[in-house]
Amino acid sequence: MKVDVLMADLERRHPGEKEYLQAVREVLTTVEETYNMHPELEANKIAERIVEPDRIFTFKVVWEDDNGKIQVNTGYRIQFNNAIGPYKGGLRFHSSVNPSILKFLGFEQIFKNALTTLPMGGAKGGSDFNPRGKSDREIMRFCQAFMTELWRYIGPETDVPAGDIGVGGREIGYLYGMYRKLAQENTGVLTGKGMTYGGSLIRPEATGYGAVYFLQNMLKELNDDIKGKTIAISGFGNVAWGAASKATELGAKVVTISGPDGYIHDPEGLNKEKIAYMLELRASNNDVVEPYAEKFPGSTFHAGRKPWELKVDIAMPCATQNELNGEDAAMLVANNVQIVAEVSNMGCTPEAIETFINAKIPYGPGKAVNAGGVATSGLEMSQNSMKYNWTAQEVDQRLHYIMDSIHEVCKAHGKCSDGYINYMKGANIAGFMKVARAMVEQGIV
Ligand code: 2IT
Repeated sequence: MKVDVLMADLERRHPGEKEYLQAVREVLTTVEETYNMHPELEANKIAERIVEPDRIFTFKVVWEDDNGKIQVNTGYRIQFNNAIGPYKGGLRFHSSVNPSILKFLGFEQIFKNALTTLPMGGAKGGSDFNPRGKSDREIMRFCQAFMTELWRYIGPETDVPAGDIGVGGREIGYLYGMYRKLAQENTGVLTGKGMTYGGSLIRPEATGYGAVYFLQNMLKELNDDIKGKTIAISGFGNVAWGAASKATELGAKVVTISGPDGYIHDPEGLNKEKIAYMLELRASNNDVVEPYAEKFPGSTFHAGRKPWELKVDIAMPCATQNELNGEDAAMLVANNVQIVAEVSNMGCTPEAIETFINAKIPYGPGKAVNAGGVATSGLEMSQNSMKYNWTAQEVDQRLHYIMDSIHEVCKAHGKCSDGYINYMKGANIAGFMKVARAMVEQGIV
């Protein structure tokens, strides 16, 4: 494989899709050396086959808003690769959604899912629908209209969607209700379901909890501990909430959250009440964090700024792609950040990652750090297949074990001669090689 030749070809076929091309370039560059040591991969054109989605469904979503106006959105499902298991990955409802964003997410999902140890292929979907300011009934009508199209392409053994940005428990409920009506079956066709109709305990917490379990492993490598660490978290959604809950419970001090409007600095650190308030902020559907500063004296709101300018021990981006750039990384390094655990998908730009790696600061990539979310979706599927529910403690234990084993393979494939662990390299090689091996063994299909 020659990365530049392959990238030029991909760019010709997918012009201007910058997030997608960014994700592919990172993976291919980091696996190139290992790939070229295995001639059967080149003979089977694995790289060329793995970077192209199996298929993409695009559909129109028509719905009526509360004022009786007709609204039109675009819906997508990208089935990327199912060599190791049914397509699996979330749905994102956000105004920025386009084919490039969903292709990058679907591509990343292949390797993330491979790392979880569970049999799941990679997919992603969503819509450019913007949930901000929408009423509950508008959300319901949109979800129903979306599922009226999507249901033909999914199934418990073929493709199992879940949530992502803009799609939480409420949306999954409305989507599931419509699927059940159309397909006339009660199956585990979506994950992140409510507890009354087949959901799994710990699924809402899983992405954030898993990220903190991974972080604990990273700290252990430095002979250190999470207790007393200051952590900057970005975002204020489900992932930030889970990470803040577990980190706080373990004695760390989470000093920031953020939204599209700016960030909150709370030097005292979050506590149970403040973490619960994050859910209220989210439920308000306004996409702002500023009200936090009014509610909790001692905290300050910094309009239009990002938390990476503060001096903290650990940075955990939990918002969205490319939210932490080269300049942000340089500030964190100058302030002696100890660890960066990326929880958002592709949260750091290539320049930021380079800055961390050059400074020998352990950087955990999203596809490893945030894999606890989809791993627990996999555990939800297991429970649905068995028609049985595990206790919260059982699910949490399995999640913990999975995060430990992801850390282990990242370390095995990412350890450098000087002892520094390049987690990005480790995660990409481990995830890629598993899927590549499955593809080779299954022939040219
Ligand atoms: O990015 C992700 O891994 C998710 N949004 C969760 C996917 C899933 O199927 O649970």
